[in-house]
Amino acid sequence: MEIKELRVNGQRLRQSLERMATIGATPAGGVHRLALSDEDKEARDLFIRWLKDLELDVTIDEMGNIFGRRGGRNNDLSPVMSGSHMDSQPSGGRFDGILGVMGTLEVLRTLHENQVMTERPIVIADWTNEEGSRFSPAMVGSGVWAGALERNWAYSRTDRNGNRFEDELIRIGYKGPAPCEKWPVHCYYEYHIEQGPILEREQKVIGAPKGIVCLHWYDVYLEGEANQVGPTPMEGRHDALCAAAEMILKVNELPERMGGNLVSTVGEIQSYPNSRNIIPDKVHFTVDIRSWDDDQAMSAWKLLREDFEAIASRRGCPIKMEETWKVEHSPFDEKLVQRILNIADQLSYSNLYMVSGAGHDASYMNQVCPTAMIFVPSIGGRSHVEVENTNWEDCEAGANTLLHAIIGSAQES
Ligand code: HGY
Ligand code: MN
Ligand code: MN
Repeated sequence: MEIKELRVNGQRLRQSLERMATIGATPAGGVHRLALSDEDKEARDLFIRWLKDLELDVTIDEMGNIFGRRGGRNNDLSPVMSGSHMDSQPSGGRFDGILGVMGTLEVLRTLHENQVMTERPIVIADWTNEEGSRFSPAMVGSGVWAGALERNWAYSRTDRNGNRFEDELIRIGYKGPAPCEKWPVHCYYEYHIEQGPILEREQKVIGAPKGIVCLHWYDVYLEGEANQVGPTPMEGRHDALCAAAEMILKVNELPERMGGNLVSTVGEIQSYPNSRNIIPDKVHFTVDIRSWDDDQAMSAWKLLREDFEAIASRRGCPIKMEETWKVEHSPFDEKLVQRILNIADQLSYSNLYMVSGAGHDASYMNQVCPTAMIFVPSIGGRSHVEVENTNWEDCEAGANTLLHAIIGSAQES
């Protein structure tokens, strides 16, 4: 068959996605497959079996990143890489991350069964802990591989129960032998659901983001004074949760104050002792700020810091603020982005040039090699929720676009 006639097997892609969705399946139709959990291990084990079915060379590195390598005619050339992540949010969806791994696997299955030999080798990747929900920050596996995050710092991160990243990696048997450090990659593609409303609203099937916004994560800790809620007068309280409440509204008001396309969110909060008849005396909450303009995000945080300090002092609640993680905005390789749009046109898929508001491993890969992404619509624009959904035809369209993007790059000498 002519290479340009090649298409993926949409039914097989669907079966792989549905099989993976059974791992950590939640009653409401989502997945609970936290990084380095037993469910993550189960998905990894199954993924490696599938890689071996294709006779790929499988490598696991010391951050648990999994690579499957398919040889090319000239194995001295650097490979084309494509992949994403298999970990999910606590009550996540059946497509976030896993679609990019299964989509790349479907591409390799299609090349295998059609005996297509490419000039360059091709590598599929599953990156550890992309979500950053159990172990913050996000994109840790690709961040260490790209040299942006330090391995032992990543190893020391703990989840809410005090479990260390490295210990959990060892526990599930995925602290691999290979060093987690970058090697030459010709280019990187990541296939992913959009996780927003644009493609559906514009009625387009394929999105090609020009890049990913910057992501800045902060952790805020407040100290108050616990006491019995009954006898303690309102006057003179040091209620850490009330201080946090004022601060959280400041985060929510920030985009309007700053203008531009900044978003800012408090997604996580813990209040102690979390008993209805004790005034809270310890609160931790997170701040997530994103913008295409890194400087605007930095100025936003500066404004917030000033507000937080004023509120903390007025309420007599000492504050500690940590700048936990930053990844710059990532403008992708324009040639690759245009290649994706052209392939979508050739395959008669409507398409849109856009921006990614969600973070992806592609942010770090973009620091190592020419990188681009392929998006397909999220129904209702929903993601990181159990109702996350994408039409199977769109999943197939995205995989076909990925197939021809990978082939195009893998034929380059
Ligand atoms: O935060 C993000 O956008 C991604 O899910 N890690
Ligand atoms: Mn994702
Ligand atoms: Mn996600």
